[in-house]
Amino acid sequence: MLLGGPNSGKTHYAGQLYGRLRRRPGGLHLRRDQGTPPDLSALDEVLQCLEAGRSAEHTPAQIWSEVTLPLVDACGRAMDLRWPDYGGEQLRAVFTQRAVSEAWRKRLTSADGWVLLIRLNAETKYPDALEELAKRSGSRDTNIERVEKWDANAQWVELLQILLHVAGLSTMTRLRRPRLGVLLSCYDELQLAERPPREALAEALPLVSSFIESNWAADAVSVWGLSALGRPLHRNSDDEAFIDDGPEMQGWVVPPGGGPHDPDLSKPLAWLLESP
Ligand SMILES: Nc1nc2c(ncn2[C@@H]2O[C@H](COP(=O)(O)OP(=O)(O)O)[C@@H](O)[C@H]2O)c(=O)[nH]1
Ligand SMILES: [Mg+2]
Repeated sequence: MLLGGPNSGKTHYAGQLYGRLRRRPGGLHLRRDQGTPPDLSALDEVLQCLEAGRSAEHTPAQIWSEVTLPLVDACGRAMDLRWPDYGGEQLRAVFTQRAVSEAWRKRLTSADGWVLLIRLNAETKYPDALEELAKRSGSRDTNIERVEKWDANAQWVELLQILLHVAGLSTMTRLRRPRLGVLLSCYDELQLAERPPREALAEALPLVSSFIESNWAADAVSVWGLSALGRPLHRNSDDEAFIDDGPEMQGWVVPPGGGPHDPDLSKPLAWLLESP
Protein backbone atom coordinates (compact mmCIF):
# COMPACT_ATOMS: atom_id res chain seq x y z
CA MET A 1 0.00 0.00 0.00
CA LEU A 2 1.54 3.25 -1.11
CA LEU A 3 0.71 6.35 0.92
CA GLY A 4 1.65 9.96 0.45
CA GLY A 5 0.20 13.39 0.93
CA PRO A 6 -0.95 15.61 -1.91
CA ASN A 7 1.86 16.65 -4.23
CA SER A 8 4.32 14.17 -2.76
CA GLY A 9 5.06 12.59 -6.16
CA LYS A 10 2.72 9.58 -6.16
CA THR A 11 1.55 10.04 -9.74
CA HIS A 12 5.00 10.49 -11.23
CA TYR A 13 6.47 7.60 -9.31
CA ALA A 14 3.61 5.43 -10.57
CA GLY A 15 4.17 6.51 -14.16
CA GLN A 16 7.94 6.15 -14.05
CA LEU A 17 7.75 2.77 -12.35
CA TYR A 18 5.35 1.59 -15.01
CA GLY A 19 7.69 2.83 -17.77
CA ARG A 20 10.59 0.95 -16.18
CA LEU A 21 8.57 -2.24 -15.86
CA ARG A 22 7.70 -2.11 -19.52
CA ARG A 23 10.99 -0.99 -21.06
CA ARG A 24 13.85 -1.27 -18.61
CA PRO A 25 12.95 -3.67 -15.82
CA GLY A 26 15.14 -4.06 -12.75
CA GLY A 27 14.53 -6.33 -9.76
CA LEU A 28 10.77 -6.45 -10.24
CA HIS A 29 8.68 -7.35 -13.26
CA LEU A 30 5.05 -6.94 -14.22
CA ARG A 31 3.19 -10.12 -13.36
CA ARG A 32 1.02 -11.65 -16.01
CA ASP A 33 -1.73 -13.56 -14.26
CA GLN A 34 -4.53 -15.49 -15.80
CA GLY A 35 -7.71 -13.51 -16.27
CA THR A 36 -8.41 -9.89 -16.97
CA PRO A 37 -5.28 -7.71 -16.91
CA PRO A 38 -5.58 -4.67 -14.65
CA ASP A 39 -6.56 -1.37 -16.19
CA LEU A 40 -3.35 0.61 -16.28
CA SER A 41 -4.44 3.31 -18.72
CA ALA A 42 -4.03 5.94 -15.97
CA LEU A 43 -0.33 5.09 -15.89
CA ASP A 44 -0.13 5.10 -19.69
CA GLU A 45 -1.40 8.66 -19.68
CA VAL A 46 1.30 9.75 -17.25
CA LEU A 47 3.96 8.07 -19.35
CA GLN A 48 2.71 9.80 -22.50
CA CYS A 49 3.13 13.21 -20.89
CA LEU A 50 6.65 12.32 -19.79
CA GLU A 51 7.55 11.14 -23.28
CA ALA A 52 6.58 14.58 -24.52
CA GLY A 53 8.97 16.05 -21.96
CA ARG A 54 6.39 17.50 -19.62
CA SER A 55 4.88 16.62 -16.27
CA ALA A 56 1.46 14.99 -15.92
CA GLU A 57 -1.73 16.75 -14.91
CA HIS A 58 -3.00 16.72 -11.40
CA THR A 59 -4.87 13.44 -11.11
CA PRO A 60 -8.66 13.77 -11.28
CA ALA A 61 -9.83 12.08 -8.09
CA GLN A 62 -13.22 11.06 -9.35
CA ILE A 63 -11.85 9.02 -12.27
CA TRP A 64 -9.09 6.98 -10.66
CA SER A 65 -9.80 6.01 -7.14
CA GLU A 66 -7.31 3.16 -7.00
CA VAL A 67 -4.50 1.78 -9.15
CA THR A 68 -2.90 -1.63 -8.64
CA LEU A 69 0.34 -2.91 -10.16
CA PRO A 70 0.85 -6.69 -10.12
CA LEU A 71 4.57 -7.30 -9.52
CA VAL A 72 6.88 -10.25 -9.14
CA ASP A 73 10.59 -10.61 -8.33
CA ALA A 74 13.18 -12.98 -9.80
CA CYS A 75 12.44 -15.61 -7.14
CA GLY A 76 8.76 -15.63 -8.04
CA ARG A 77 7.65 -13.71 -4.97
CA ALA A 78 4.58 -11.70 -5.92
CA MET A 79 3.00 -8.52 -4.68
CA ASP A 80 0.24 -6.15 -5.63
CA LEU A 81 1.31 -2.55 -5.26
CA ARG A 82 -1.70 -0.42 -4.52
CA TRP A 83 -2.17 3.31 -4.64
CA PRO A 84 -5.48 3.49 -2.76
CA ASP A 85 -5.15 7.23 -2.85
CA TYR A 86 -4.04 7.51 -6.45
CA GLY A 87 -6.39 10.28 -7.38
CA GLY A 88 -7.39 11.75 -4.13
CA GLU A 89 -6.22 13.42 -1.03
CA GLN A 90 -7.59 10.89 1.37
CA LEU A 91 -4.49 10.65 3.49
CA ARG A 92 -4.80 14.30 4.44
CA ALA A 93 -8.47 13.72 5.23
CA VAL A 94 -7.57 10.83 7.54
CA PHE A 95 -5.50 13.28 9.53
CA THR A 96 -7.81 16.30 9.49
CA GLN A 97 -11.08 14.46 9.97
CA ARG A 98 -9.73 11.61 12.06
CA ALA A 99 -11.85 9.24 10.07
CA VAL A 100 -10.94 6.22 7.98
CA SER A 101 -13.28 4.58 5.49
CA GLU A 102 -13.99 0.88 5.74
CA ALA A 103 -12.17 0.29 2.45
CA TRP A 104 -9.07 1.95 3.83
CA ARG A 105 -9.27 0.04 7.10
CA LYS A 106 -9.39 -3.23 5.19
CA ARG A 107 -6.41 -2.22 3.06
CA LEU A 108 -4.37 -1.11 6.05
CA THR A 109 -5.11 -4.30 7.93
CA SER A 110 -4.35 -6.67 5.09
CA ALA A 111 -1.26 -4.96 3.62
CA ASP A 112 2.06 -6.73 4.24
CA GLY A 113 3.92 -3.54 3.49
CA TRP A 114 3.35 0.18 3.70
CA VAL A 115 5.27 2.59 1.52
CA LEU A 116 5.30 6.19 2.71
CA LEU A 117 6.17 8.97 0.30
CA ILE A 118 7.56 11.98 2.15
CA ARG A 119 8.70 15.03 0.20
CA LEU A 120 11.00 16.71 2.70
CA ASN A 121 11.20 19.93 0.74
CA ALA A 122 7.47 20.49 0.93
CA GLU A 123 7.02 19.67 4.60
CA THR A 124 6.31 22.48 7.04
CA LYS A 125 8.98 22.73 9.69
CA TYR A 126 9.62 25.49 12.14
CA PRO A 127 13.34 25.51 12.84
CA ASP A 128 13.31 29.32 12.89
CA ALA A 129 10.55 29.40 15.45
CA LEU A 130 12.56 27.05 17.67
CA GLU A 131 15.62 29.23 17.32
CA GLU A 132 13.61 32.28 18.24
CA LEU A 133 12.25 30.54 21.31
CA ALA A 134 15.75 29.83 22.50
CA LYS A 135 16.91 33.39 21.87
CA ARG A 136 14.08 35.09 23.65
CA SER A 137 14.06 33.08 26.81
CA GLY A 138 13.50 35.55 29.60
CA SER A 139 12.29 38.48 27.58
CA ARG A 140 8.66 38.11 26.61
CA ASP A 141 8.11 39.25 23.06
CA THR A 142 4.56 39.34 21.84
CA ASN A 143 5.50 40.05 18.25
CA ILE A 144 6.38 36.48 17.35
CA GLU A 145 4.22 35.47 14.43
CA ARG A 146 1.57 32.96 15.40
CA VAL A 147 2.23 29.57 13.88
CA GLU A 148 -1.06 28.20 12.64
CA LYS A 149 -0.04 25.02 10.84
CA TRP A 150 1.11 21.81 12.41
CA ASP A 151 4.77 20.98 12.20
CA ALA A 152 5.33 18.05 9.86
CA ASN A 153 6.95 16.06 12.67
CA ALA A 154 3.78 16.13 14.72
CA GLN A 155 1.60 15.60 11.69
CA TRP A 156 3.37 12.45 10.44
CA VAL A 157 3.70 10.90 13.87
CA GLU A 158 0.02 11.48 14.57
CA LEU A 159 -0.90 10.13 11.15
CA LEU A 160 1.19 7.00 11.73
CA GLN A 161 -0.45 6.53 15.11
CA ILE A 162 -3.87 6.77 13.53
CA LEU A 163 -2.96 4.30 10.77
CA LEU A 164 -1.47 1.81 13.23
CA HIS A 165 -4.50 2.07 15.45
CA VAL A 166 -6.91 1.59 12.57
CA ALA A 167 -4.93 -1.42 11.38
CA GLY A 168 -5.31 -2.90 14.84
CA LEU A 169 -1.58 -2.85 15.52
CA SER A 170 -0.14 -2.30 18.93
CA THR A 171 3.25 -0.72 19.46
CA MET A 172 3.97 -2.65 22.67
CA THR A 173 6.48 -4.69 20.75
CA ARG A 174 8.42 -3.62 17.70
CA LEU A 175 6.55 -4.15 14.47
CA ARG A 176 7.73 -6.66 11.88
CA ARG A 177 4.63 -6.38 9.76
CA PRO A 178 3.72 -4.33 7.84
CA ARG A 179 7.23 -3.78 6.57
CA LEU A 180 7.70 -0.04 6.20
CA GLY A 181 9.46 1.55 3.26
CA VAL A 182 9.95 5.29 3.55
CA LEU A 183 10.64 6.99 0.22
CA LEU A 184 11.98 10.52 0.48
CA SER A 185 10.53 11.73 -2.79
CA CYS A 186 11.92 14.44 -5.07
CA TYR A 187 15.31 13.67 -3.51
CA ASP A 188 16.95 15.70 -6.29
CA GLU A 189 15.50 18.85 -4.69
CA LEU A 190 17.56 18.32 -1.56
CA GLN A 191 20.99 18.30 -3.22
CA LEU A 192 22.27 15.72 -0.79
CA ALA A 193 24.34 13.75 -3.31
CA GLU A 194 25.12 10.34 -1.84
CA ARG A 195 24.13 11.12 1.74
CA PRO A 196 22.27 8.22 3.44
CA PRO A 197 18.52 8.90 3.23
CA ARG A 198 18.11 7.70 6.79
CA GLU A 199 20.30 10.59 7.96
CA ALA A 200 18.37 13.02 5.79
CA LEU A 201 15.12 11.94 7.44
CA ALA A 202 16.59 12.10 10.94
CA GLU A 203 17.89 15.58 10.32
CA ALA A 204 14.80 17.02 8.65
CA LEU A 205 12.13 15.25 10.70
CA PRO A 206 13.79 13.96 13.88
CA LEU A 207 10.56 13.09 15.65
CA VAL A 208 9.25 11.05 12.72
CA SER A 209 12.56 9.25 12.42
CA SER A 210 12.60 8.37 16.13
CA PHE A 211 8.99 7.27 16.12
CA ILE A 212 9.63 4.90 13.24
CA GLU A 213 12.89 3.56 14.65
CA SER A 214 11.40 2.90 18.06
CA ASN A 215 8.25 1.21 16.79
CA TRP A 216 9.49 -0.92 13.91
CA ALA A 217 12.04 -3.72 14.11
CA ALA A 218 15.30 -2.54 12.55
CA ASP A 219 15.11 -4.99 9.65
CA ALA A 220 11.45 -4.20 8.96
CA VAL A 221 12.00 -0.57 8.00
CA SER A 222 14.15 1.08 5.37
CA VAL A 223 14.50 4.66 4.17
CA TRP A 224 15.27 5.45 0.53
CA GLY A 225 15.87 8.56 -1.52
CA LEU A 226 13.61 8.66 -4.57
CA SER A 227 13.78 10.95 -7.55
CA ALA A 228 11.25 9.55 -9.99
CA LEU A 229 12.05 12.24 -12.53
CA GLY A 230 15.64 13.10 -11.63
CA ARG A 231 14.86 16.81 -12.01
CA PRO A 232 11.95 19.24 -12.00
CA LEU A 233 9.56 18.99 -14.92
CA HIS A 234 6.70 21.35 -15.70
CA ARG A 235 3.38 21.23 -17.49
CA ASN A 236 4.72 23.25 -20.37
CA SER A 237 8.34 22.13 -20.46
CA ASP A 238 9.66 20.12 -23.36
CA ASP A 239 12.60 18.51 -21.68
CA GLU A 240 14.92 17.09 -24.33
CA ALA A 241 16.37 14.30 -22.23
CA PHE A 242 12.87 12.94 -21.65
CA ILE A 243 11.95 13.29 -25.31
CA ASP A 244 15.19 11.96 -26.82
CA ASP A 245 16.32 9.27 -24.38
CA GLY A 246 12.89 8.41 -23.01
CA PRO A 247 11.49 8.69 -19.48
CA GLU A 248 12.85 5.24 -18.65
CA MET A 249 16.37 6.69 -18.70
CA GLN A 250 15.49 9.33 -16.08
CA GLY A 251 15.10 9.06 -12.33
CA TRP A 252 16.90 7.12 -9.62
CA VAL A 253 16.87 5.93 -6.04
CA VAL A 254 19.50 6.23 -3.30
CA PRO A 255 19.73 3.12 -1.10
CA PRO A 256 19.29 3.45 2.69
CA GLY A 257 23.02 3.47 3.40
CA GLY A 258 23.68 6.16 0.78
CA GLY A 259 25.74 5.73 -2.36
CA PRO A 260 25.48 6.45 -6.06
CA HIS A 261 22.19 6.88 -7.88
CA ASP A 262 20.59 3.57 -8.84
CA PRO A 263 18.28 3.65 -11.89
CA ASP A 264 16.16 0.72 -10.64
CA LEU A 265 13.07 2.49 -9.27
CA SER A 266 11.66 -0.83 -8.10
CA LYS A 267 14.46 -1.45 -5.54
CA PRO A 268 12.57 -0.14 -2.51
CA LEU A 269 9.59 -2.29 -3.46
CA ALA A 270 11.77 -5.35 -4.00
CA TRP A 271 13.04 -4.80 -0.45
CA LEU A 272 9.48 -5.21 0.80
CA LEU A 273 9.47 -8.73 -0.60
CA GLU A 274 12.67 -9.77 1.14
CA SER A 275 12.04 -11.81 4.21
CA PRO A 276 14.35 -10.97 7.09
N1 LIG B 1 12.13 17.76 -8.84
C1 LIG B 1 11.26 16.75 -8.91
N2 LIG B 1 9.94 17.01 -9.01
C2 LIG B 1 9.09 15.95 -9.06
C3 LIG B 1 9.53 14.61 -9.00
N3 LIG B 1 8.43 13.80 -9.03
C4 LIG B 1 7.36 14.61 -9.12
N4 LIG B 1 7.75 15.91 -9.13
C5 LIG B 1 6.87 17.10 -9.22
O1 LIG B 1 6.11 17.19 -8.03
C6 LIG B 1 4.78 17.61 -8.29
C7 LIG B 1 3.80 16.62 -7.68
O2 LIG B 1 3.98 15.34 -8.26
P1 LIG B 1 2.77 14.31 -8.40
O3 LIG B 1 3.37 13.04 -8.85
O4 LIG B 1 1.69 14.89 -9.26
O5 LIG B 1 2.28 14.22 -6.88
P2 LIG B 1 0.95 13.54 -6.28
O6 LIG B 1 0.00 14.65 -6.01
O7 LIG B 1 1.41 12.88 -5.01
O8 LIG B 1 0.42 12.55 -7.27
C8 LIG B 1 4.66 17.73 -9.81
O9 LIG B 1 4.76 19.09 -10.14
C9 LIG B 1 5.87 16.98 -10.34
O10 LIG B 1 6.34 17.55 -11.54
C10 LIG B 1 10.94 14.37 -8.90
O11 LIG B 1 11.42 13.23 -8.85
N5 LIG B 1 11.75 15.47 -8.86
MG1 LIG C 1 -1.44 12.48 -8.16
